[in-house]
Amino acid sequence: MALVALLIPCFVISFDVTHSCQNADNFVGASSPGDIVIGGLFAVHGKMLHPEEHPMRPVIQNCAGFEIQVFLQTLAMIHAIEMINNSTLLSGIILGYEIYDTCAEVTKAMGAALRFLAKFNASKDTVEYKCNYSDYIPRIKAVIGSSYSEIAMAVSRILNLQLIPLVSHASSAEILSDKIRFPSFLRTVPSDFYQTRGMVRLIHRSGWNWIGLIATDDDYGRSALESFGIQAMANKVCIAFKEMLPAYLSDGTINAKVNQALEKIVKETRVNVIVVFLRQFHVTKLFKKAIERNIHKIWIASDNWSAAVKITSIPNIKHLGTVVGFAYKSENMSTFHDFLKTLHLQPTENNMFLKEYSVLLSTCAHVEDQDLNKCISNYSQENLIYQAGIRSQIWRDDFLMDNIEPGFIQSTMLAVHAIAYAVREQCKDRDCKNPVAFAPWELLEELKKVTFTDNEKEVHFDAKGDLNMGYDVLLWKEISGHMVITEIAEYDLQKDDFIFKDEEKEMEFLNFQVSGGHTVFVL
Ligand SMILES: *[C@@H]1O[C@H](CO)[C@@H](O)[C@H](O)[C@H]1NC(C)=O
Ligand SMILES: *[C@@H]1O[C@H](CO)[C@@H](O)[C@H](O)[C@H]1NC(C)=O
Ligand SMILES: *[C@@H]1O[C@H](CO)[C@@H](O)[C@H](O)[C@H]1NC(C)=O
Ligand SMILES: *[C@@H]1O[C@H](CO)[C@@H](O)[C@H](O)[C@H]1NC(C)=O
Ligand SMILES: *[C@@H]1O[C@H](CO)[C@@H](O)[C@H](O)[C@H]1NC(C)=O
Ligand SMILES: CC(=O)N[C@H]1CO[C@H](CO)[C@@H](O)[C@@H]1O
Ligand SMILES: CC(=O)N[C@H]1CO[C@H](CO)[C@@H](O)[C@@H]1O
Repeated sequence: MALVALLIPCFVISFDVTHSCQNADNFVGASSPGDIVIGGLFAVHGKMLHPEEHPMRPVIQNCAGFEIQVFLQTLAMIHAIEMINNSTLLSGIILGYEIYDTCAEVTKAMGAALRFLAKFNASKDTVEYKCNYSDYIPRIKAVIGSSYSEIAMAVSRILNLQLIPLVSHASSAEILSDKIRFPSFLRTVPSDFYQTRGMVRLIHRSGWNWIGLIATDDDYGRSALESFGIQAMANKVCIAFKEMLPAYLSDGTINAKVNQALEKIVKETRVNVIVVFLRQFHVTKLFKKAIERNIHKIWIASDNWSAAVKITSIPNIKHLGTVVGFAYKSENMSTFHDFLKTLHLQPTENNMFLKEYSVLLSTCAHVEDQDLNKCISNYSQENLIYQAGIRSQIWRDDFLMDNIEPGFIQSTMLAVHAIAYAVREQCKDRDCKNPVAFAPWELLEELKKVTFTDNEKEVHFDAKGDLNMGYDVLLWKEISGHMVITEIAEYDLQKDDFIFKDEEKEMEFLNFQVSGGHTVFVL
C-alpha cells in the first residue's frame, strides 16, 4: 500500500564545528537506544534565528535563547526513564528516548514529528503513505511534549495519522480537550479551564470584585481571557480593563504597549487586583517598569510565571505588592535533585543540550549565579561555534536547582510514568523486547485506561485525556531579603475549593486576602 516515500531532509545545526550536517541524526537533541523508544519535543531554545538575506532557503536555522527551565524538563524526562530502566517495572524491557528541540517554532517541531512517523529500522528515514497504518511500526511509540499549546496542536494533528500518543507535560489550552480534533492527545496537567475557575474562586472568596487583566496576545492568552471572562461574569466579578501585549513584535512596540498597560493601571485607582496571563518575558518587562513607577498591587499569576525564579530576582520586586499564583502540583523533588548533583557524570556525546549547557557555562564562567540566566540566554548557537572544544568543569548544580519549576518537572515525570505503566499493560502477553510487538495506536488504548500511583495517589486520565491533579497556590514572600516562592494552599478541582495543610497556612491565606483591602462594590 506504499504509494510515496518521503525522504526526510537533513537539518543543519552548526553548534559545534565537529557537528556538520551529515544526516538527520544531527537534528536529534538527546537520545538513548531502547526496546521501546519515546520521542520528546521541548522548546529548549526560545527562538529560531531568521536570516536577513534573500532568497530564503528551506533550511532549519540556528536557535538562540537557551532556556534553563526547559532544559531541566528534558533532564526530568531522562531521569524518569533511567529510573524506570533501573527498576523492575518493565521486567527487562528497556525504554529509550529521542528528544528534539522545537526552538518554540511549529515548523521545526513538524520536522521532528515527520521523523517520528518514519518507518522503524529502515536504512533511510522514510514515511510511508498509507490509508491503513494498523500494522505500521514507526521509530517511536509515543511522544512527550510540547511546551507550547500552539505546537502541540500542530504536532498532534500529524501524529493522529498513525494515532501515536502525544502526552504533553505543559500544553494547557482548553481546546486540546476536544477528542474529535485531538484523539491521540493526552496531558499530565489540567486544562486552563480549571485555572481560570480557581482564580475567579480566589477573587470572589476574597471579596475583590473589581479587577484588571493583562494577557499575551496569542492562543494561550486569548483563550485564558475568554475563559476567565465567562467565569468572572458568572461570579459577579467585574473586569475594569483588559490589556493585551503582542507576542512577536519588536521590543519598541512591546515597550509602548507595556507603558500603555501601566497607564491604565495607574489611572484605574480603584483596581487593586491584576490578573496576569503573560509569558515570562513580558512579565519581566512589565514588572521592571511597574517598579520604576512605584505601582503597588495584588498580582495574580498564571502557571506560566508563578514559579519563575528569574522573575523573583528582579531588583526591588518586593515593592510591587503581593504576588499570588497558581502552579501545577508538585511533590518531593529529592530524586531529581540527586540526579542533578551527578549531572557531570552523564555522558554528553548523546546529549547536545548537556553539551551546549556545558559550553555556555564556560562562556559565562565569570558570571554570578543570579545573572547567569541572563548571560546564558544571551548567546545563540551561532555565537557558540567559536567556543567549541571548551567544556566547563563546573556544573553549577545549585544554579540548576534554583531554576527548577517543580510543577513542570513533576508533570514531565508523570508523562514518562503514564507511558511506562501503559507499556507494562501492553506487554503482559507479548514479547516487547521485539520493537515490532505492538503499534502506537495500541499503546494509546492502554494509556487511556491506565491507572497508576504517584506519591501514594491513584491517577488516571479522564475521558478528555486530561490528568486533573489540581494546583498549588503559591505566595511570594520576602524572607531575609530574598523573594521566596512558598506554597500556601492547594486548589482542589473536584471540590472547586482551597485546601490547607495546616491552620498556620490558612491564617496566612486569610491575612493576605484581607490585605487586598480597598474593595469597591459595584452592582
Ligand atoms: C539502580 O538501582 C540500584 C539498586 O536499587 C541503585 O543502587 C543504583 O544507584 C541505581 N542506579 C541508578 C543510575 O539510578
Ligand atoms: C533491524 O534491521 C537489521 C538489519 O537491517 C536487522 O538485522 C534487525 O533484525 C532489524 N531489527 C528488528 C527488530 O527488526
Ligand atoms: C487495517 O489493517 C488491519 C491489519 O492489517 C486490518 O485488520 C483492518 O481490517 C484494516 N482496516 C480497514 C478499515 O481496512
Ligand atoms: C523526599 O523523599 C525522600 C526519599 O525519597 C525522603 O528521604 C525525604 O525525606 C522526602 N522529603 C520530603 C520533604 O518529604
Ligand atoms: C549579550 O551579548 C552582547 C553581544 O553579543 C553583549 O554586548 C552583552 O553584554 C551581552 N549581555 C549580557 C547580559 O551578557
Ligand atoms: C536494563 C537497563 O539497561 N537499565 C539501564 C536503565 O538506565 C539506568 C540508568 O542509566 C542504567 O543504570 C540501567 O543499566
Ligand atoms: C511554561 C509555560 O507555562 N509556558 C506557557 C506560557 O505561555 C505560552 C503562551 O503565552 C504558552 O504557550 C506556554 O505553554
